[in-house]
Amino acid sequence: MSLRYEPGEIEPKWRSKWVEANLFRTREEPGKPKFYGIPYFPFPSGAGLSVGHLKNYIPTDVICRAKTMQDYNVLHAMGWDAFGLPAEAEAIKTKRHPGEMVRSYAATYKKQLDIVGISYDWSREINSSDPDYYRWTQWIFLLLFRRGLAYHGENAANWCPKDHTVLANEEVEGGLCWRCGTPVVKKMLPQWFFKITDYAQRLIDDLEGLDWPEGIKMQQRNWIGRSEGVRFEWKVVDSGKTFEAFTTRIDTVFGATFCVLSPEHPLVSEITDPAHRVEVEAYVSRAARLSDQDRLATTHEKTGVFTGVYATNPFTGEPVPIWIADYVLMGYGTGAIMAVPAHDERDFAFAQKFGLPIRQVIEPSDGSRVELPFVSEEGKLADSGDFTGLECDDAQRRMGAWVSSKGIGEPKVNYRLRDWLISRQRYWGAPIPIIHCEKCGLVPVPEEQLPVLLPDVESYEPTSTGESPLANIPEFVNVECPKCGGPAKRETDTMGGFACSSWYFLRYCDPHNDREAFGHEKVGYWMPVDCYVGGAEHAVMHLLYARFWTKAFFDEGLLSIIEPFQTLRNQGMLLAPTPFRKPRKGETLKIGEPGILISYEEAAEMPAEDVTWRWEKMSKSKGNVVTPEEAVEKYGADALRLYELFEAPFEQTIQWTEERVQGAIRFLNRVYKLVGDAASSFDKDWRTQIGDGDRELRRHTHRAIEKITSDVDEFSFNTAVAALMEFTNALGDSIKAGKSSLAAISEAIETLLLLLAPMAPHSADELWSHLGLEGFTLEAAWPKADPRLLVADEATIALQVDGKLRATIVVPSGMDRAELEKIALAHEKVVQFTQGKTIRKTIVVPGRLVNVVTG
Ligand code: ANZ
Ligand code: ZN
Repeated sequence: MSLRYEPGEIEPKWRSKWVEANLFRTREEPGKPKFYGIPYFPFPSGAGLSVGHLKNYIPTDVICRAKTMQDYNVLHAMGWDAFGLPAEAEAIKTKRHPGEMVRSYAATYKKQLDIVGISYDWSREINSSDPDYYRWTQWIFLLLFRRGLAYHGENAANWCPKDHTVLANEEVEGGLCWRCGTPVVKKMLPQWFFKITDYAQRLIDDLEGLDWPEGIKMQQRNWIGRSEGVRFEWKVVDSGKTFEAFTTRIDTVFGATFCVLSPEHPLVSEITDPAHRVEVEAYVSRAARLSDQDRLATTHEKTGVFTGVYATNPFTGEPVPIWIADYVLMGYGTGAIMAVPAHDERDFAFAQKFGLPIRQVIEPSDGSRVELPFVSEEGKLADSGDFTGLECDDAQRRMGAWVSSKGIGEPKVNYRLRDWLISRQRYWGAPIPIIHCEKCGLVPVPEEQLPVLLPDVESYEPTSTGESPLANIPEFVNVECPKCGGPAKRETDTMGGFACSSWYFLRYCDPHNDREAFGHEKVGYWMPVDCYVGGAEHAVMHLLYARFWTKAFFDEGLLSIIEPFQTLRNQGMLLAPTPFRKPRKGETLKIGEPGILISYEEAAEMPAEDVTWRWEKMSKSKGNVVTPEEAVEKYGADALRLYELFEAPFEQTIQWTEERVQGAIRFLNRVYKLVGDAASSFDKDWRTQIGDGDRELRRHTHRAIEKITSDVDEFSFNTAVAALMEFTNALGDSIKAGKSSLAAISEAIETLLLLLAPMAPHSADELWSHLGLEGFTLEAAWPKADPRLLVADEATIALQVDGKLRATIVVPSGMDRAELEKIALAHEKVVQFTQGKTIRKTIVVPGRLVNVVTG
């Protein structure tokens, strides 16, 4: 009987058998190694999943299924990053309650992931907006508070005037809100921060041992931005006031011809000369409207104002003018710099624009003349008093020491990393469990009162006052102080969504624990995540925060590991063809758009020459989405899985192409036909029948095992599928040629199904049962490659002593003379028969014999 891949029939059948058998439950059997593999924690959006999203879910599933078969205890779970701005914005737009909305979206995701056959243990599903979960997010907040890692401070926050909310630095992209694209402004607000800066150095150091893409590690290092320099004091002339400047180039201090304070520097209002006050104040309020990113951009036109006062250079005793300029940021270093236009690009541009002096104090070591600004540190000092002639690095050390000895400063390591702004003046987040008491200050909500439940509200739209909508609910706000019993007020800010996603991977290990966030033993067993899979866009936010929390938990003694994600892999995007037409009269194009986006239906009705097709990332906004439902209906889940695995290396972008999915279907049909045709002669007991013959087919079988096992481990799924295809062809050829035994063919067929199982699990189980084999492939043992069967073609070599055959050996064919001679002389029979004799010569005939001649 000829079998065919009929996904509509077999796939739903197997999926319900899997559910019935609770096949994907997490096993925690003692004595076995563990494997923890998960994709990033997704926010379930209303658009649902596309086949593009499956580019990480399918490969993660393949590796987890393979590890299960390799007899690991496997943890593979899924949950929903439900709290936060995206959910709230969508809820406001669609006029739904965010909680109910997220639950219905999550249900859709779950259905979509199920029909593709992803093997999640749904009993560990997490929803970060469940009180059972955020109770522990709040508990962690209090833990950090107790450790001095959560603090309340006034801050010039990034404020999005459209979303009415404060944004983290990471949520500001090119000066615009990451959600809505509105230019971000500055607003002073009391805010909660997590003190990630305390961990800056450890976050750099511990990257070392991680198996992560080098580019992501680099982005983290740059984001943390370690620099070594000196902090030292400048006296403001005739005022008794001082400020500290941070510089990485103390060696250029003799070339400092002015100083610059950030417009937000507290000294600005204190020292500004009355004659300059109006101008300075106007400048300060203009600067507040720009984002840090804009202010730092090298292309940003230099602007600034003179304060009318001077500061004394401690090295030269010379007074230099103090300016205010927006290219100096308050949030970095000390918010004040010494400006050295001869050796710094921005200072140079500024000096040129405002006619300030430029004084060269560094020159190339060979004394040659250079154009200014000369920013290199390869050089020596000129016109620098006692330090003249020193090499830059030497001068940096000595000048740092000089500053220390005078008691006016010290060498200082600075990090660009800022503390993590966690509070949001928004409804949809975990309430911050703090009570403000006039008498006692900031009082933690007692642990037994957690969770602080998010109350139901009429309107959860943000207020324009900058306060959370929770501030309008007196029953929520007014409480008794847990310390003194007096009247007090609850904190009304909620935590940003990044708090929830910084520890969910710990909760998966112990999802139903109602006494602790996670049990010590459970996380001790499962952590770290062995394989973490998601896009490269999370290089700094989520991946840095989760690392920070893990370290804080380690310090608290809750974890015995210091890094959460041992291996990280970033999948490539999936693009789909997208039609655009030329703009008509009165229509304008958005920047970067090749035309006006149209639907496939419109495109079909237009003359071909009026339509431009482009490959765009598959997304709802581009109208080019293929849903998992559509693809499974049309091609089948196994074909879809194989297609996504095979199309290109995992990290690469792929282009959705129907013809290529058809290729996956053709391959599956080859497997079905082959197995169907061989089923009647399949021998379940092939192990007892297998002999020394059949080396050729068995070599194909065992090479396929070896190659696919290591390819899956290395995330090389495309070559794994290719190897499976080659193996299928070789098996077909071997059956046709009729040279292999039934035992070897049976071994090959069984192996083929086991190797196919992680990638096309429905088909593997269908064919497995067709052969009369028991159970599910997921519960069968992964095949092991026999190293003796892996070697290339072999030759049998006769070993002679004085022309008499003493032994035969099997070696890889093509072994050279020297190697053959060495093996022959060491062979026990040869040693035995040459004992006590002198070996005169050795005759080697490669591929045939070695004759040892004695005399
Ligand atoms: C004098 C100098 C001379 C500098 C020179 C550079 C070159 P990184 O490596 O990024 O740490 N700087 C310090 N604080 C600043 C702030 N708040 N806003 C803008 N710029 C600031 O860079 C440190 C250098 O950036 C410091 O060294 C300072 O300029 C500037 F030939 O001081 B330098
Ligand atoms: Zn109190």
